[in-house]
This record gives sequence, structure tokens and C-alpha cells, in this order.
Amino acid sequence: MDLIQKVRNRERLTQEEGEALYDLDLYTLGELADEIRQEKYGKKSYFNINRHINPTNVCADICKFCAYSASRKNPNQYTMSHEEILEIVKHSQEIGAKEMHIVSAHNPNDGVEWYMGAFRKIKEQFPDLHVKAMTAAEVDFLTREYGISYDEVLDLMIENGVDSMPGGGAEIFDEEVREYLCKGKVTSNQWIEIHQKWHERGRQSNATMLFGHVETRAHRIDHMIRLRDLQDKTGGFNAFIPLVYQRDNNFLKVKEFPSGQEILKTYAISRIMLDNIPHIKAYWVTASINLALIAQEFGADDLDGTIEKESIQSAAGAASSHGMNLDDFVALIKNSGFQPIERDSLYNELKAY
Ligand code: V47
Repeated sequence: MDLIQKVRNRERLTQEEGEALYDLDLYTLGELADEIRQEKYGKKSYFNINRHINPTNVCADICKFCAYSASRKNPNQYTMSHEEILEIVKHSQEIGAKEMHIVSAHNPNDGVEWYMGAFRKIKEQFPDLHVKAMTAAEVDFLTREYGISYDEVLDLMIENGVDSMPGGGAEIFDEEVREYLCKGKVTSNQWIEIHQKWHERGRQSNATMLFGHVETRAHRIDHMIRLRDLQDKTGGFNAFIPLVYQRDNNFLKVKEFPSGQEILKTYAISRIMLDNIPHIKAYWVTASINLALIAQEFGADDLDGTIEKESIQSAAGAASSHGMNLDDFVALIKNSGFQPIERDSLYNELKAY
């Protein structure tokens, strides 16, 4: 059957069909993805008021794409104390943040309690805040470093107040590319296993894909299909987040960067391929705000949040170190023809602007 008709019939696509979507022209793809997006959410565009905290950049792993962790290109190591973290949380909560998105490097110096104690103290002092913390890469690191199992780490996270898991650490699942990008870090199967175990505990998470470096279109489709397979089993993913590779201050040299068209096609294709993941997030930090706003017409229904401070992608060149002012964010979404909806971390609608 004709591929376009298959999409319109909402039939599930194979690896080959996913790759063939890239051969469609951008406007046809955009129209197809927008039909799905409008069917689900109309003109609503979701965002949240959140704060990113990156408590340490000391990392036992080496990922070629990372400009954030301390290395010979970035010799300024830091590790926050719990008091420093709580000070940030207090300030952010006072100015309206409802979610703390906490992602650290893989710090071999301070033990499991440094991670867990921070979550526990945040929850004790700010019980209404949603704590989204610990990528699967961090979970895996703790098991390797301290000889405990995935189950034990995930149970500790729940005991200490982690509400949901962010989607980081997925990178690209293809084993050969992954070996080249981040040898020694959580493997693709382990990333999937950790999210499966988290979902089996009744908890929700997101999934990312780092693209626009050395991977092929086929690798992106393979990545999406592995996530779609897990989602069929668990239903625990809220959002899929294609992260556009940022090129500065790191060790991953790339010949050709993706064009705006290629990025928009990737959003549109993820909306079409991932028929069982509710939200496609155009994370404005890596797409740039302008392209993220356009991505709303290419299948994306979520732009992440106000963030306040961002250290991972801004270290690699993204214009995100100071987050996004709420009024500006709302105005930009409105002026682009969409209805800004503030959501909580699990996509309950809080306020229509
Ligand atoms: O996994 C690192 C990525 C991720 C670069 O779950 C880079 O809602 C681009 O996962 N260029 C961490 N990306 C951030 C993350 C995230 C962000 C926003 C929302 C959510 C969510 C999750 O940052 C890592 C890695 O793939 N990253 N370096 C870079 N040079």
C-alpha cells in the first residue's frame, strides 16, 4: 500500500517504511505529522515551569559528545553540597518552579547517599515539588560503582522521593555507533531494561535520542522502534525527545550537521513512528527556540520548560544557560499560532494561557 495512505490509516510502520518517510518532501511529512498531532491535541502546546539542576560535572565515563563533564577541555570540576542544592531548590520554588529536573555526571567520589540524600531532603522540605531525576546512565553507573543491582537503585530512588525519570543517556541505540560515542556507559539493552523496571514499578519516564552527529537515518528509525517495542509492553513513556547534537567544546568531530529540514523531518517522523508515545517534545534548548516553534507544525506538541539554568547543552554551544522567561515563552507560543498550556510533569493540564 502507498506509504502516505498507510500513515493516514494510522497503520504501524516498519523499519524500511520509517526510512522511506525521509524521502517524502518536508511539507508532505509535516502535514502527515500535523494531522496526528492535531487529532491528539489540536493547537495545544505543552510546557512546564521547571528548574534544571546539574549537581556535579565530575564523571567516571567519557562520552565524545559531552562538553559538560570535567575533562581536559573543561578542567573546572564542581560538586554541589546538599545545602547548595537545597538553596537552589528553595529559590526556584519561590519563583514558581514545580519540577526539579536533576541530572548529574557519574561522580565516583561521594557515594550513593550523595545522590539519594539530595532527593530525600528536597522531598522532606518541598513535598509538593515533582522530582524528575536520575537518567538510566546514572542508575547503571551506581550499580557498577557500588555493586548494587538495578532493582536496588530504583527502589532507593522511590524511597527517597524521585517521582519520574528523565530520558537522558539513550543517545543512539545502535551498538556500533554507541560504542564509538560512549564506550563503557550504559548499553542500549541496559537502558531499555532500566526503564522497563521503572515502568513496572508504576512509574513514568521519558526517552531521548541524540541525533545529528555520526548516525544514519536508519539508526534513528531503529532507535524509535526499540522504544516503541518497550512502550507496547509497559506504556510508561510520556514523551520522546529528539536532541539535536550541539558541537562545541567536545571530542566528537562531525563532518556535516543536519539542516533545519532534516531536524524537522526527524520530529515529524518520530510523531508518525511512535504511535504509542503520547508526546513529542521539541526541546527548545537543542533545537533553538525558533526551530522548536516551527516544530509545533511538524508533530511536536511539547517544548519542555522555562528551565531557569541549563548546563549540559549550553556547555556545547546551545543558547540556554539562563533558561526562558515565562512571559516570553507564552508570548512566543501564542504568536506562533498555538495555545500555551502549562502542564505538570505527568502532563496533567494546569493552566491555559
Ligand atoms: O543524555 C549531552 C545530551 C542529555 C550533548 O526527560 C547533548 O524531559 C546535545 O536527557 N548536544 C541529557 N545533547 C539531557 C536530557 C533531557 C533534556 C531535556 C528534557 C529531558 C526529559 C531530558 O543531554 C544526555 C545527552 O544525550 N547531551 N551532550 C550535546 N553536545
